Amino acid sequence: MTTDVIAPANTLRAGIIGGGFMAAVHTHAARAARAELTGGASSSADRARDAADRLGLGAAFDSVDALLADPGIDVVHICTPNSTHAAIARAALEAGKHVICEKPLATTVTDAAELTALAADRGLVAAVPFVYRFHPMAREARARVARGETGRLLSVQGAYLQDWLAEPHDDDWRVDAELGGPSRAFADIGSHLVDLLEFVSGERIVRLNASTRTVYAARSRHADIATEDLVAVVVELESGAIGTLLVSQVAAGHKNGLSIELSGASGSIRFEQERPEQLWLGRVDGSSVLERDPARLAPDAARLALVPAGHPMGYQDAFNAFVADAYAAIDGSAPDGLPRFADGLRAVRLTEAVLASAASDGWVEVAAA
Ligand code: SOE
Repeated sequence: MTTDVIAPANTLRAGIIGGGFMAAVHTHAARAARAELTGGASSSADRARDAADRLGLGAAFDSVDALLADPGIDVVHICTPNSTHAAIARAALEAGKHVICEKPLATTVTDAAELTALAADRGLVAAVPFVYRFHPMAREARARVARGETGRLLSVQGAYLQDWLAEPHDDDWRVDAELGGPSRAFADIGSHLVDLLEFVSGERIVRLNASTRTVYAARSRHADIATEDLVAVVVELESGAIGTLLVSQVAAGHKNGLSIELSGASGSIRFEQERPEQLWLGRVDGSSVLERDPARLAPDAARLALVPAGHPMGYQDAFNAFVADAYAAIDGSAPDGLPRFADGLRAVRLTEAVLASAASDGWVEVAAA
């Protein structure tokens, strides 16, 4: 059994911006990576106090600016509504902080590219939580594809299906383009799907053809909703492989159904986020299910396997491993597979391509970077 998930040698001092579900997930992960949780900020001083109490943060700052001005904070976690990410991330980098910014990194390619360049220019670690990369079995799939086990890639299929917005009364700030940005389902969860697909396949999507639907234009607190509930995409990858992706937040019965399947000339491989301890290995002469067993995994996968076979790992473990690697990068090591702002930019670029394709009803080429 391997237990050496990289953790920083030095105690980092973290600031948490935002106070919702994702702020709680980030806080658990920061605590697991032995950070000092220096304080939090939110959209108001009252909300910051509430979040600091709930999450057990050291202090509540009256504003984001006050948190960023504190020289005692090394790394800032941005867990606020999408449309605020770019401005907060820019200010944090300008204040000399390392940044972990929720996806989508920004709501435009221009902003995401500027942030990526700014982080590089300042020499700061800037990461985006594409955390599904941190499931040991997702890494195992990547290692198997890279060593040629599935052969020449022929086709891919992927889905990210949720149902928490399946009914017309379901509502959330994400449906509002002012807060969430012009894309909703794709920016929120399609971004994870394309990141994982490109990460595991080692190939980029070079062009795509997408169709979007807004099923409910009115919900309990919003009218005239323009953001999409679901997206279907046909993709072509660098090698010429083709595939389909389905992204929906109105798929009854699916809670967090992220799946990817790659079919090559010598075999298929399938990973499902809701069964993260397994990989399906498809073969013409007999398929099988591989269960996570650290002793049998590729080194990159075994590194993330915290507990022996039969002891299930899950979402928070993947998140913890992501934060541990981001902190290790701040400490000077360079963990393989850390999703950085360049990867956040990539997902924003694909999101823009999806919207452009849906608007023009045709194929759109996707730039490489
Ligand atoms: C809601 O759709 C959400 O919390 C996303 O914002 C996360 O990125 C995803 O991991 C789970 O679902």
